[in-house]
Amino acid sequence: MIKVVSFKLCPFVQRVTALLEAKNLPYELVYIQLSDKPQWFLDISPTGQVPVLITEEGTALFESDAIAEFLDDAYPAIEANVSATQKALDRAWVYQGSKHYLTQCSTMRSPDAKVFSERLEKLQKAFARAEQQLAQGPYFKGSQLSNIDMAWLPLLHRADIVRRLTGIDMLEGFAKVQKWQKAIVGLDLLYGTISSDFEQIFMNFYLGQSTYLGKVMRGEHNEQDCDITKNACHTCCYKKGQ
Ligand SMILES: N[C@@H](CCC(=O)N[C@@H](CS)C(=O)NCC(=O)O)C(=O)O
Repeated sequence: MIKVVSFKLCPFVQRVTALLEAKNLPYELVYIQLSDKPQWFLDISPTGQVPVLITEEGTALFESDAIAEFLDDAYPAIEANVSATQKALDRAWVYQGSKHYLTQCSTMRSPDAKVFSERLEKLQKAFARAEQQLAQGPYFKGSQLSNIDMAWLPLLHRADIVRRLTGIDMLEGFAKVQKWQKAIVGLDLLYGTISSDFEQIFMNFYLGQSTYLGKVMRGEHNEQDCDITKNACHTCCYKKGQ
């Protein structure tokens, strides 16, 4: 059986598990701590990063893009009969999502409203591009789920958790992306892409004492303490519409 060496909060891992779920392939997850990487993992991972996918034949593959291509080459694609040209376009849109994973992580770890706002601006460039491209939905390319949806799933899922817990919507102003997000987080396969304690671990890491989002969630960010320009604050001033 396929094995995926994983870290619970990793969006690159979530993209791979999303692909496996969408393809209905059986696999086993092996979780490691990145702060204490086991030697067996270092022996098979040239970069020391997750995800690593161990094929049914026992080969360890690394880099999520390469793993995604392997899954399409070795197993039936999520979407049949995609032309070479369309595949290239799909890969380009996949990349527009995956290249923003780390931007989203750092946005969510921002220590204060000002840093959050600056980082969010970068992240929203990705959502603005998707907004331009999206049509009727419900998925990126229409009625058919594709690799693009699976690549954007980590971004859309995490934005959904943040909105639910803090009221801050990283997709604010992007109506089509918001609609797409609803379709993606409504997929049954979403639950297979994460561990059962994902939301708790997510909260501990991104909504803890030291982050702006954590302060917002606990109601510790308020107008008196807000020392940034009103149009950059995503909570007190912004909500008041000033
Ligand atoms: N380019 C890699 C990025 C993977 C990545 O950044 N993984 C992070 C966890 S989300 C990691 O393993 N970090 C540990 C490290 O860099 O030592 C991929 O697409 O697979």
